[in-house]
Amino acid sequence: MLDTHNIRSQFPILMQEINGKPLVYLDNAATSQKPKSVLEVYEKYYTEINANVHRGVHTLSRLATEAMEISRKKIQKFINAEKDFEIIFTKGTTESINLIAYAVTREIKENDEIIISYLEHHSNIVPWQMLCERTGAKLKVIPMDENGILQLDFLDKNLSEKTKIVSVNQVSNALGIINPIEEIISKTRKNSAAMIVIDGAQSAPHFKIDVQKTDCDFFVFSGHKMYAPMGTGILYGKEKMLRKLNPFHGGGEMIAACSFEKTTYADLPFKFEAGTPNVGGNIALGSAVDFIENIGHENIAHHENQLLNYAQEKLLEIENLKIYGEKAKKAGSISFNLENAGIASDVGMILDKLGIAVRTGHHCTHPIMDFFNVAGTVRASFAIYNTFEEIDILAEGVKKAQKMLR
Ligand code: 7TS
Repeated sequence: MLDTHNIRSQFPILMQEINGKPLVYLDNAATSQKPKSVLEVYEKYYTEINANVHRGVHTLSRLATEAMEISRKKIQKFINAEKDFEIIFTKGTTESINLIAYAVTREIKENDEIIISYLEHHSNIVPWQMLCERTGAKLKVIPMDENGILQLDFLDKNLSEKTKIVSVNQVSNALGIINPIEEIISKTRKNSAAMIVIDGAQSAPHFKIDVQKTDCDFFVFSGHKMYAPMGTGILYGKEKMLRKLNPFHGGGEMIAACSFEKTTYADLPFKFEAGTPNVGGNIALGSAVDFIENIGHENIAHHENQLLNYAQEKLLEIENLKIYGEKAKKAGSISFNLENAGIASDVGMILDKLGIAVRTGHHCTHPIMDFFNVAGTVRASFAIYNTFEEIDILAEGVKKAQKMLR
């Protein structure tokens, strides 16, 4: 059994009251809270070794560089990448996807095709639309059914030599649905030579990632959703892909030699890391990886699955409550609406008065909201420190909101 009490005690922010009630933080899909160990590493960086990296021979610069490179190796191990230089520090999933979409521009021609799914966050839609505008390529979308399950026969009909990129998330942020990326990847490999991008923003915090086993070309995620500071994120790319692509940003750190006539680029990973990085955040991301690994992926997945199943059971006891993607296999989040009482934001405001933090609205997934013909949903999302008692408080809060709004 997981000692949730001990885990919670490592998160100072959870100890407070909001509106006179103990905080019940269920907005982890937006960002997770940070444990003391991560906060201490962050503070220690700024109080003891703050310096720019890879630049100076002075001691602090060397210490900061070493600490950031140790963190890169931890992240390499965390997702089982083959080489440490396949790990690029970014400021989050959004930047990672934009980086890829920009870097592939030269590879994409008019009438080439890019496939995404219906269940994507805007940050896995808009950068590809922008790429299509730049190149004349076409965007295609894997459809879903009423349960939010992707219809993969679409791939059988649409994958071809024209398909240059397939980019899908492993877990949907809006509905929590786990997508069948293994099947998507195997169909893609069989029927095209497309580059495969996996958006792991909502999977990396919840279960073990193995990019070699998954056999994706790129895997992207955000540090701040997995107990690390904001402004941290990762782009993993297979060496041969990263070598093939052009850099995204130009500037310091990413050059081998620069003259007015010609610039040559630095080797990996620095070719993609122009400018001063978020050194303290990147080091603290390594500490967040330690935090997760000390608890253990299996323990995390087990606890969070139990919470999610319990939440689904408790919420479904409430009349006229609809869970989106009820029948699908989910991780991390559950999304719902009261069909006869107010709109999602009304429910969210009442829950806030009760100290319960959930996200309401479109979750940066307009197409999903349009599909279900709603303006938004209420989303409760879980982390390792959440408890069954908190789910009871959520269910009672939703009942109270229903009474008040009916
Ligand atoms: N992809 C997915 C699946 C996401 O859930 C998010 C953020 C992003 C990409 C973008 O990540 P960022 O760190 O660059 O912002 N999702 C959410 C959310 O569900 N609520 O707030 C942010």
